[in-house]
Amino acid sequence: MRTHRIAALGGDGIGPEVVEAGLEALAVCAERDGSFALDVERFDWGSEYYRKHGLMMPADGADRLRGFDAILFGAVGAPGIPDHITLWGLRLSICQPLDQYANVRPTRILPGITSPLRAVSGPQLDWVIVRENSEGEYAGVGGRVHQGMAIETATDVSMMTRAGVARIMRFAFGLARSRPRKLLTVVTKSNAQRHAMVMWDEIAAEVATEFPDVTWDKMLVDAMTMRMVMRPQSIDTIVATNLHADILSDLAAALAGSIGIAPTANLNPERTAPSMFEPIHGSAFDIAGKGIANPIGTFWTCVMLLEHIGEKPAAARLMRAIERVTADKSLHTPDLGGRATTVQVTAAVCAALRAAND
Ligand code: GGG
Repeated sequence: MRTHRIAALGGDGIGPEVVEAGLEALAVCAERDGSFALDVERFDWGSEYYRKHGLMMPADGADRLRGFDAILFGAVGAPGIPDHITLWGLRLSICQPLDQYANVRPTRILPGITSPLRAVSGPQLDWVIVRENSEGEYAGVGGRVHQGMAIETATDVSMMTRAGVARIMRFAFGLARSRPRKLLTVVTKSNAQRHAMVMWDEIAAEVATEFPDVTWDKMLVDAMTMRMVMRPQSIDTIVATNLHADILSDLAAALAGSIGIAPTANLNPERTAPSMFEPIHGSAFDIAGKGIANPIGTFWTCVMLLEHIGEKPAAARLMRAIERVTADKSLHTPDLGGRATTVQVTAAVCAALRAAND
């Protein structure tokens, strides 16, 4: 029996609710498969921890996670604590030291879910967004001086390195190559940002020569938002900077029906440290504790986690169970226009897994 060590960090708001739902589904996946087990350790890091200790996680938090095979993360962000403290103190303090530089965000319209785009159905919207996850606008370079004075000054510098851009381009071209359409769009803003984004474009063109079988094009980020709405069929794999992809993937999730169903993987592709898996949505304090958070984003995230740890049949079985459940509109949570609860959707996915004969 193989045993995988999983670190579970619920974080803030609805994070703990959806992570517990995900762990329940993962346990059923392991039980149903019969050839692997999951050894789960929970961590109470997040905003409540910050209120007690003045830090979102212990100073050696990222190092404590190194021994795990994967990390399941919920959400971060809480009323009353500035967002840059919570984001930098937890999510980025894990992703950056563990070198999870490739953030992968699949988007498709699941059965039973209606896109807000007129006349767009399942096969016409099937994308993967690759978000550069280690530098760019999130490099943390900048500063603030003379606070409170008329000469107060603040900068946030988007820092790109040749090594950082080349590795994300190679990852994105490789991912595009693995998909049937072998089609990549490189998102840029090199008309206005005339240094780092120009290097980004140049490195994309250089890396493209290593992937002659991948068709690629380049698109300004503003035009890309229009293309996602007007010509979704023309897109397959997308690579974009940390900030651009963060924004585009919220749009993508909304076009696929709800941010509540969107998953993401923060990958360390070389596996020098564990990767981290989380739903795209944030802590959603407006619905925290009400029992109505959509756990589908976390279940799909668990599919990505299972694939990453090598449990491909279990991952495929969980994805089929998710699709069976989304197809039934009576099991839609309020974000999808339904009235189902987190517990009901979780029970339905677990039941579909137990009933699966494949
Ligand atoms: N589960 C995703 C999450 O908690 N996101 C919080 C957030 O504020 N993210 C902003 C970002 O990653 O750029």
